[in-house]
Amino acid sequence: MIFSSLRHLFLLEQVSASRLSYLTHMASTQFIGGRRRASEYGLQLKRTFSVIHGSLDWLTPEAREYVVEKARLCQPENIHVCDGSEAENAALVDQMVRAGTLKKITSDKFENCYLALTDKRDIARVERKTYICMEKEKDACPTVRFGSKAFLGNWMSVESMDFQMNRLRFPNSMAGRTMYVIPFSMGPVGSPLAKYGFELTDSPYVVSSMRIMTRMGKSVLDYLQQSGEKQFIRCLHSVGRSLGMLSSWPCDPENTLIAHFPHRNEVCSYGSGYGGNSLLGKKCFALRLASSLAQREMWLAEHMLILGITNPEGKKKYIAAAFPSACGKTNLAMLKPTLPGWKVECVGDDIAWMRFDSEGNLRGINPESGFFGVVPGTSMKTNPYAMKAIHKNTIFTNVAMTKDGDAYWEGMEDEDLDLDEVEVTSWDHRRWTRESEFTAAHKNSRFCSPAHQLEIIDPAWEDPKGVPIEAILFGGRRERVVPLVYESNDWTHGVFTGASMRSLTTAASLEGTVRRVNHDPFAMRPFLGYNCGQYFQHWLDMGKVANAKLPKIFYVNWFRKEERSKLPGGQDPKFLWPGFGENSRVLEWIFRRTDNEDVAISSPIGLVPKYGALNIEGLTPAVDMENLFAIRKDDWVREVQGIREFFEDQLPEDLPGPLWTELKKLEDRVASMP
Ligand code: GTP
Ligand code: SPV
Ligand code: MN
Repeated sequence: MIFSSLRHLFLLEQVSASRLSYLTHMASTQFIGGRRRASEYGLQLKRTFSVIHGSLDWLTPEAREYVVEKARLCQPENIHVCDGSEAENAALVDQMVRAGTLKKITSDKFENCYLALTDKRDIARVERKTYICMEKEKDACPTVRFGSKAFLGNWMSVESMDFQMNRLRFPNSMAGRTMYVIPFSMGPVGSPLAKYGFELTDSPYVVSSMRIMTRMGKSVLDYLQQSGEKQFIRCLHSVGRSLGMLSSWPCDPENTLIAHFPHRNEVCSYGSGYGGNSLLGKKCFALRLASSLAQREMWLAEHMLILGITNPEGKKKYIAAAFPSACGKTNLAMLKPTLPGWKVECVGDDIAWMRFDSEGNLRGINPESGFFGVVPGTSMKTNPYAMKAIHKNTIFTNVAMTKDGDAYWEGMEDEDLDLDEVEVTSWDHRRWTRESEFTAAHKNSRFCSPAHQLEIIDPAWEDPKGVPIEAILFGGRRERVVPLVYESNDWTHGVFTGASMRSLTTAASLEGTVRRVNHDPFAMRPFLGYNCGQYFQHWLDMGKVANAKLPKIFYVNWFRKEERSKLPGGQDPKFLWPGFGENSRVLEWIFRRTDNEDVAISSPIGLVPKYGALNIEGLTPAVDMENLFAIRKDDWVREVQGIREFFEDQLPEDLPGPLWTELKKLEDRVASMP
């Protein structure tokens, strides 16, 4: 019955054969997840949609066509075109508070701050369900050794993914909800480096978060209309058909799927409302799609912070740094130096787009306009500037709340908060005390705050031409083996150190719950938009750009620990290095090296500070420098073996020749260690 009437409806409308087939398919077959027939939803397919806010006239014809196409697919109740205004956001926040999606943080320490608590299954990025869809598998992922499991990205054919998305997931996925049309810009609107996108979503939380993380709304629409710019990235997002779950956080974890189509400038994300899965300007666009674009256009889209650092004489340099998720980018980007007279200012904390200008300077911009940062561990001691910034106009996700309407998280070190007095409810709605065996805030709980609120935001952070980068840092969480800092011998060796990065897993991805040291080249393993071997080649090629002033490349590790075997039984090893503000000491050495000061000495793995060259004056308690900088032969024999195994297993055909050569050179240097 419903089948024939639908058919009638759409034949009248003269839709294309393919669209008809998915619609009839939808009406006649079962949905995944729900296992219900369309008729059970009381489904009424709409051909027209009322626009309840804004206007489709604001859009260029291309954008309008995209919206209409996806509205027909997702069947929202109505459409809201976002203008980005204060009033619009206030109304959305109000609506989310009524729906229970947001709670206001009422304590007077926080101003205009809210807390979202998610479904327990929707708490981080899901790497296993994130795909790159290109014509050939080889375009997206390296060929692995026969029988091995691919580790450097997931590929699915464009046709298969279109089927998954357009037939199984998105049809009717927005029924009963509003489809928000979010026009956004990555980079300052009108900047030659900026790129534009539309995200269509059924999540008001995504709208409010995108308003913080990107330049969003009418200013973008006006620019697109005036400039005649036709290109935009198509980003479709739905939290999915949520059946019998938390009504305040609908999602469809079993069927979550995130797909990137680099050659169609398109992202489709179904089933998750969280972070990088749903704020599609961030990882999906500014890293995965952009890295692929960057390869074709000879620039770099990287998982990097950018900071400006000024020495006591007033000389300023910019540094970019790539660490894997939850390994210290935000903290380094906002560092408060303990070294007297030094100043750090923040350009960005997560993503850098960089290209060589005509003078050969590597120019970088932060395409975002907000910080989506890890909350636990953030305190006045570790990151005072962030701590101040996140007390206003911030959306928190998955931290704990006290009975008095205060936010709480592990490591906040708020002396005014007496935990024996106040009642704390954990992020997952349990009564929490200091004796609890679970954490109050989820380990991957986040703040989402506007960048301009940061008091040390760099004066040039929105400079359309970007800031000149003089040093690039790689790093990760390594409890053993890797010293506090070393410098690569040259660009090719630097690319090799990036390619051989390894780090302890963290809670930033769902797969991070198993604790182990993972390979994570350039901190980009989860964010690559094309074949990792070609990505390495692209980095090597960047080193050959005519007249390029190549930044020096360094490797840092704030996370080395005491050797367990040397501790009295049962004692937990502690970090050897105090980190945070004290990392300014390492930055000072790097700063001096970019001026080619004679403060480094060669070692088998690269250049390390000369004895006494790292400024540890006034550092209390004293640091065990010997162990912090130890480069031990047996450790490095194993380390190099691990790198070789990884390359041979994951990139046997795709690793560029010069990196095989670098590996061999490192093997030889390590072998000849006494
Ligand atoms: P993503 O936003 O996931 O990309 O993370 P990130 O790389 O920005 O990491 P972030 O700066 O948020 O730090 C993650 C965790 O590492 C936090 O709990 C920090 O407190 C901790 N951390 C950061 N820097 C240091 C450091 O220098 N030493 C130590 N011991 N911990 C640090
Ligand atoms: C990361 O995991 O690197 C993040 C958080 O910055 S998310 O946006 O969720 O990817
Ligand atoms: Mn990140």
